[in-house]
Amino acid sequence: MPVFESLSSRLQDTFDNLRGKGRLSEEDINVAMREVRMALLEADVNFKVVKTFVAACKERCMSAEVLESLTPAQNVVRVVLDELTTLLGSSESRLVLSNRIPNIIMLVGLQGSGKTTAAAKLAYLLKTQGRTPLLAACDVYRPAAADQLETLGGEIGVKVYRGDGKKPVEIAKEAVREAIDNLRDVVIIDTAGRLQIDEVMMQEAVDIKNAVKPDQILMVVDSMTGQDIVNVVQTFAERVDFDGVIMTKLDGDSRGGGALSVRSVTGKPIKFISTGEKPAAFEVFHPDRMARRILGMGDMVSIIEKAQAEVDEEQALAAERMLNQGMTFDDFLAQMKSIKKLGGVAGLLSALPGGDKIMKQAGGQLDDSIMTKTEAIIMSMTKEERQKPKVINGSRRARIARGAGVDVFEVNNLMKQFDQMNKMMGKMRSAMSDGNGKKKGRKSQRAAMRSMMGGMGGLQDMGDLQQMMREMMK
Ligand SMILES: Nc1nc2c(ncn2[C@@H]2O[C@H](COP(=O)(O)OP(=O)(O)O)[C@@H](O)[C@H]2O)c(=O)[nH]1
Ligand SMILES: [Mg+2]
Repeated sequence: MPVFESLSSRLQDTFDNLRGKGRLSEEDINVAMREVRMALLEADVNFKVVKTFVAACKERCMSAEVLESLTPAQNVVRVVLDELTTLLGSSESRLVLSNRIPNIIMLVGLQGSGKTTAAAKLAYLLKTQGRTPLLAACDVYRPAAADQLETLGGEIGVKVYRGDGKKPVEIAKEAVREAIDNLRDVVIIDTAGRLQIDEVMMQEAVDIKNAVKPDQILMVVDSMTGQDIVNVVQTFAERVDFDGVIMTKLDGDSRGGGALSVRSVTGKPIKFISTGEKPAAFEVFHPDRMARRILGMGDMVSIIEKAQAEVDEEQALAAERMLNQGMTFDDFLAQMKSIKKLGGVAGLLSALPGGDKIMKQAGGQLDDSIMTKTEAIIMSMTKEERQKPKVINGSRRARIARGAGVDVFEVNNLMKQFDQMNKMMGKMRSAMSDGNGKKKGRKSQRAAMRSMMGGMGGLQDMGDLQQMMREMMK
């Protein structure tokens, strides 16, 4: 999914202009940097942050190394990518759990920022990593708050401790005791927020902190808030202090100002991002990948990781069989289901370099209705046809089209697409075996896959994949 859409497309336009130029003069750089500055200010990034950022980019871009290189525009993009990564935090900052059992993680933040949702998501993530979390419902002010947490806990199979009628500090302490008694190794404390900074709220957070001494305090920040959030975050940093940030609602049409300012203004790392309402829509934050996404360079690494996490043993076997014996329409159907799991065509496409742009050119029409149609076509094939697509001749195509309620040309398109995918499989197969036709080890297979799909800067390798995506959009 695209992030910080208008910022992202403005920056990409700026770089497209530069690329069209070949040699760059100092004036070209000046113009480009002015555009970068405007784009950031319009995204509501804090002006001091913008000033430092642009100055750093400019200084590096004006160097002979960039200006006199053979590919100056590319080097300018690289400089901006670098600086953007630094702005977002340079290296990823993982959540480090201590040896203490239970580990205590406390979430703080304004009301509506997404604390309760994030508490459940974090619990879910830790659970998938083999932990046994307990959620503590310490928001006692909104009557429905504990219910909300309990519902979320129910969905992900994580127990919620609620001490109805008790004070937040008591609930937090009792939850920790409960965790010790029941051998749960992490307690996640969901606290109350207010709409604005408020002394009573701050004091309560401090009291909970003093009572249970959390190993980590994470501040939940709504990315839809612009740079105003900087004041809120600073106040929290002074009064409660915290270790890192969970940035929420990146799936919305956030402009990016808050997200891009927070690290630089507070020095606190962003640890997680939340990208939707489902429990799994929660990721460890990687500054470099986010910077690539903002600059429209795609984020294949995340998609591959996600795919690896989603692929179960059975699918892995199916993939291997497909690689060796070619794909059937049943496989194709299964593939489409996995694509859906990975966020649909739009999600995948946006992970490709330039993907967001292609999507825009398609007029945002990239919903999964194509997949529904494709599914209908495959469903009206016979079992034999699905397994041995070669038997599908003209008259069979006409019958399939009637059955699916589509035109024959749509069936033809699908057949063509299917053919292309099979060809791609062939390429993958050769990329994954050494010269003697012997299969490479798992690690090098993965590396081959990565280089085939990513190649990152080197787009040639991705041509086929992009072509296929374009075909799918027709
Ligand atoms: N789209 C989207 N909605 C979210 C996200 N995180 C939270 N929400 C929604 O934002 C609203 C407030 O979230 P909640 O967790 O109750 O916030 P709290 O008041 O800080 O506990 C709820 O409607 C959530 O479903 C997110 O990452 N994406
Ligand atoms: Mg809440």
